[in-house]
Amino acid sequence: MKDIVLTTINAKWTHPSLALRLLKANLGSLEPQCEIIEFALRQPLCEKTEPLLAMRPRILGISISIWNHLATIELLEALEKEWVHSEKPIVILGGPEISFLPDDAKIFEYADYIIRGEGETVFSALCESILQNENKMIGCGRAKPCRRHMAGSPMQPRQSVRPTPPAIRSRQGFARPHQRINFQYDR
Ligand code: B12
Repeated sequence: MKDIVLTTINAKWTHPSLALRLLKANLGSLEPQCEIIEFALRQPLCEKTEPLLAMRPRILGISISIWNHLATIELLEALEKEWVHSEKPIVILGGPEISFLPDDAKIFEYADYIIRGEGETVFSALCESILQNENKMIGCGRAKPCRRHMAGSPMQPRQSVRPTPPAIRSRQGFARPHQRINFQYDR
């Protein structure tokens, strides 16, 4: 069981998400505690909810794009019903669609945090802060930390983390999810 699960609903199986792989690769010491699970739009809802519920992460990060916006609302609605009976993870939303939605968008009702813009640094810092605080609460003798309370109650405005984009973006310091391979061609 991993603490952090990153997921998204891809338009097709042939379009896996680069964002999830970048976010995982940049988690630093938390990287081994993170797992990626991806779905495709045409899969039935239960094929998405069942594995996510079984994984029982403490943090669920979801990448939202225009093609999965409504399907993700449907997924989160179904998960919320099940989380009444089990411990609910902290839900963090990010992705190109999230970055430009107005603050009163319906999908934000299901989120504990939203991250607008590039996610590599902010997601890692947020996960670290969430897991450290939870550990502190467990250390203080609280058997079941109240996550909702920590992150704002369902009907209150959620927390929005908007990183300030650097004037010039440098890839230095970011981990890449893929290896650089130099091919040598024999002619
Ligand atoms: C490559 C690409 C494609 C490829 C492959 C797509 C794929 N699924 O892999 C192809 C050509 C198939 C394609 C198709 C389409 N695309 Co396209 N595509 C792109 C492009 C150029 C790069 C995407 C990418 O990989 N970016 C790199 C990743 C790492 O960036 P990212 O996803 O934004 O993730 C970062 C942040 O958003 C954030 N983040 C993302 N997820 C999460 C999750 C969490 C929890 C957190 C904290 C942060 C976070 O952190 C990440 C790292 O910084 C973008 C434009 C762009 N420059 O980004 C458009 C873009 C994603 N595409 C877009 C669109 C509209 C489409 C189509 C619907 C076009 C059409 N009408 O058919 C189709 C959709 C079909 C599909 N997806 O299969 C839009 C999406 C707009 C939106 N609001 O979601 C974009 C943004 C272009 C645009 N500006 O309009 N696309």
